[in-house]
Amino acid sequence: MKEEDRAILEQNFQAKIDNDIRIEPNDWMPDAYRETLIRQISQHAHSEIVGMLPEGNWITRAPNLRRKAVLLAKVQDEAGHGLYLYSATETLGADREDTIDDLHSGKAKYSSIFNYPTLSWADMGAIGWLVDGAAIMNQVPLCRCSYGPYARAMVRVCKEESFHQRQGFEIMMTLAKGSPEQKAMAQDALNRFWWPALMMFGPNDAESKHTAQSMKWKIKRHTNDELRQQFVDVTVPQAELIGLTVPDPDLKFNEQTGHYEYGEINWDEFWQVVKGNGPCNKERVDARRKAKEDGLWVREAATAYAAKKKLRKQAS
Ligand code: FAQ
Repeated sequence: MKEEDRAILEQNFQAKIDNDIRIEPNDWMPDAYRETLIRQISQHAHSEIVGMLPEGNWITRAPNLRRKAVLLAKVQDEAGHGLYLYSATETLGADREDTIDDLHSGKAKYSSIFNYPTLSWADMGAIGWLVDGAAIMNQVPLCRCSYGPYARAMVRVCKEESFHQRQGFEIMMTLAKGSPEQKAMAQDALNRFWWPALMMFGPNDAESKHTAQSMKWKIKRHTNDELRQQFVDVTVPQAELIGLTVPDPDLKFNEQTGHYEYGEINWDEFWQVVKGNGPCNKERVDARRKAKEDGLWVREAATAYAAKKKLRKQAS
């Protein structure tokens, strides 16, 4: 393609974005836009799928039938989110199996938060409240993402995440007003999940290598720090309401700005977890790899059945 033709295509593309016209799969798009979307959406899909593991760990130990039914539904919702998102990467030309193999080989990233263990039932509350709470904060703006299939997938995902957040908060609220042991369990879960939840928003703006371009393309609508601040502002009063303490001695409300100021995030811990050295990275990836190996016979049987059916149809 000639340089000037390419420049016109790029101008038209950016004009669409500037005018809030969605980009659809068959539209022309710069390679880097396509690659950024495949990177972000596939990491998002992997996060939903790996994210089933920490909660799946507690399905057999839910304290009663209602809690078990709710947790089962939530974990199944996360599987659904992963599937929409893998489909969205396919609309960009990515091969689903290759994408999944990248997760299994350790090449692809997924959210750092899922590399922390779930040690008590209260962690189901903390994950719903904080992890789904952070996910919603990040994903509601993605409903306005410039790429149509991703934006539309986010609408349904966010509705389901809202239910997840509410059920998590309800678990925490119940434990916080229960026995002293139950309240201590809720506080311990908040202590362990608070900082990793803040890390979910990604590196701070000065360190974030993709934000500037992704904002220009309207893939991201807010920076990592803006969303992190919104999350802190919304969540701290919720903790206060149920009588729990956010584990940050530097946390204070700034009357002038109307925002909470919070302490320094341990970025060294964050990058260690992202690089694969978190408490559960190996366990999580091994579990996903094993699931694929264990399901091989089902895929082989389905392929053989489909081939047989096709032959029968051709013969008739
Ligand atoms: N963990 O330049 P940036 C959920 C990587 S869904 C691991 O700022 P970007 C639902 C980043 O990929 C949770 N890696 O990157 C649920 C990049 O590496 P790369 C997931 C991280 O893309 C709830 C590098 O650092 N949500 O929880 C993390 O502009 C309960 C530089 O970073 C999404 O994926 C991290 N926390 O901004 C499920 C939402 N942060 O690719 C089960 C969509 C950054 O160059 C139970 N994604 N990195 O090798 C996004 O909004 C963005 O991709 C960000 C990162 C904000 C995550």
